[in-house]
This record gives sequence, structure tokens and C-alpha cells, in this order.
Amino acid sequence: MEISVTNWGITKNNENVKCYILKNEFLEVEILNYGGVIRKISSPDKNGKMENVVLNLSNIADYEERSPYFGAIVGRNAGRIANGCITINGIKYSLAKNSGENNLHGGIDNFSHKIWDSKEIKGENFIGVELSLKSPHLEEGFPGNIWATVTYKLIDNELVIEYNATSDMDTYLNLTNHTYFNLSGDFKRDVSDEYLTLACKEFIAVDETTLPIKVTSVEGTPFDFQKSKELAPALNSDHEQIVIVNHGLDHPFILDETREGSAAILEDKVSGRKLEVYTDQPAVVIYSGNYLYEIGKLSDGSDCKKHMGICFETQDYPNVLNFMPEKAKIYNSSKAYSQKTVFKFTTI
Ligand code: G6D
Repeated sequence: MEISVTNWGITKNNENVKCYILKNEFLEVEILNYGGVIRKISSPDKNGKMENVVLNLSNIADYEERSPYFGAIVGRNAGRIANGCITINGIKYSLAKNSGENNLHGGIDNFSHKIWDSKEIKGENFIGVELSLKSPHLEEGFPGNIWATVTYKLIDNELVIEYNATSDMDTYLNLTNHTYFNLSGDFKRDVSDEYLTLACKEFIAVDETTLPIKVTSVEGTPFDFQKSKELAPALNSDHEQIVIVNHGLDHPFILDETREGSAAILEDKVSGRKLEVYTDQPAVVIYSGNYLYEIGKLSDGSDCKKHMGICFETQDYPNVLNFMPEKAKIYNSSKAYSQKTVFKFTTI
């Protein structure tokens, strides 16, 4: 196990961007202190060839100007909040509206675009990076002074992400990581020929603004991934919920509370790579990169294409304060936010 850190660039606000490189016998991972971005995960294919399996860009200017949250920590809230408005203890908070009338991923100046304090961490069986950030009261309209810490730990063939946050007043938090995975290795193919399994009997249908509107059974729909299934038929379906998000997946799925194993599995039969996702969260947004043709060139100079990557945004129920208030959790000085999600890499 070895960890090193390099100066990777300077932001437009003249902040120093550091890149932590974590290596062990299984994986090589790069983490930026900018947005907590997972910039690279190199994993072996069935022949032991190490290739990068996450979409990324070449320099910090690219991340600042055109990244669709590649690898980033998303917060204060993953997903969309209707009408950019939440009410806590009878107080209405108006949030930044950066997706039509809705708040998306915490607003404009959200966690994915900030320089986090960072340091190496090591233990008997891990190396990693600890990132921390202070978000002031009413940042992007959200209540409470927040102290957030995210740790990335490389433990054998697993990248373990732990999120913790405290608040000095009643507030809401819902963090995630927005890495786009592509198991072909070094962007060889889009993900449509990869196979997905989800421990989910229900997904949440969305409206034309991609706001969640209706808990729906996956039975008999392209959203049924209870058994491993190639992505292509779903991505190319004319089902109205596939079409409404620009032909693909961009939906919250409700994870089976009785699941004993992974929340999700992604497999690439050609490379032999397999990704298992484990999480303590009740939901996961699966986003199949339906707009990636808009972002331009990836780090290897190739033009990014639609469906070039797929995200497993593990998180709380979407828009929960407005859409499922009975399931909402409020955080304060006596109730901290926490999440643990694991990305495990093996070969089929
Ligand atoms: C689009 O609707 C999708 C979001 O889910 C995604 O996070 C974003 O692009 C990058 O707005």
C-alpha cells in the first residue's frame, strides 16, 4: 500500500488543487481535494490489465468549466428539490434554483466545486484521504452551519466512502458521490453492453423536469433489473419514463430493505470486470449519462458520448421533505448525518 500527493493545478480562485494517489495490490485510485473528485480508479480486467474505469477530465479548468459532476461529492442535497424550497420546523427556506424551478445537487455553489481541507490517512489495512468542509448557514439557502467530513479508504479491492456531517441547527442533508463508471476500461465502449443488477422492486417515476413524482413497481418495465440484464434494451426502449429523461435512466430506485448482499452490480462481459455497490442508504439514483455528448473531450482526447458512463448515486429518498415527508430525517447538534457506501471491484 502506498499513498502520494501531487500539486495538480490551481483553481480560478487561485486555490491549490492536490491529487492523492492511492495504490495497493488490487487498485489504483486518484482523489482530488477539489470537490472530493474520484479522478481515476484503475482496476484489472480478466487478464490482469489495469485500466481506468471512471470518466474523467485532464485539468482543473475542465472540471470547473464543463464537468457534469464527474467523480464529485454532491451536497448539501443530491438530486432535485421541487421549486427550490424546503420547510423545516415551519420555516420555509428558499434554495438556489439551478435546474429550472428546482434545486439540483445543492445549488450553484455546491460541494462539488469547493476545495476541501484534505489529509492522508493510514491504518493497518487501509490507506486513504480525509476531506473536510465547512458550509455556512444559508449557503445556497440551506439552514445551519455544517461541518462535513468524507473519507475515502482503499481496503484491498474496495473503495470505501464514509460521510459524516454535523449541524448547529435543524437542517437537512443528503450527500452522494457522482462517479460515472465504465468497466470497458479507458473509455473503449459505452455502457450499453454492460449488465446491471439492482436490488430494487420499485423505482420512482419522474416528471419532465426529472422531479420524482410516483413510486412505481419495476415489474414488466425496462426498470426491472432484479436479475442481471444488459442495459441496451432499457436505454433504447420507447417506454415514456426512458424517453422523458432523454432516452436512458435518470431515476431514483428504492433499495430492498431485506437485501442481504449488494445494492447494485455492474458487469462487463468483454473485460470481465465486475463492480458491486454496497450502501446503508435507502435509495440510489441510476443515471446513464444521457447528456454526456454535451460535455466535450475526456482526458484521453476522445469526444464523450451519450451513455459513456453510469452513476450509482446512493442517497436518501429524493426530494424527501416535499415528496415523502413521513420518511424525512432532520439533522442537528444531537443527530449527525452519516453514510457508508462501498465500491468493490472483482472480475467475473
Ligand atoms: C442531468 O438529470 C441529470 C442529473 O441527474 C445529473 O446529475 C446531471 O445531469 C449531471 O441534469
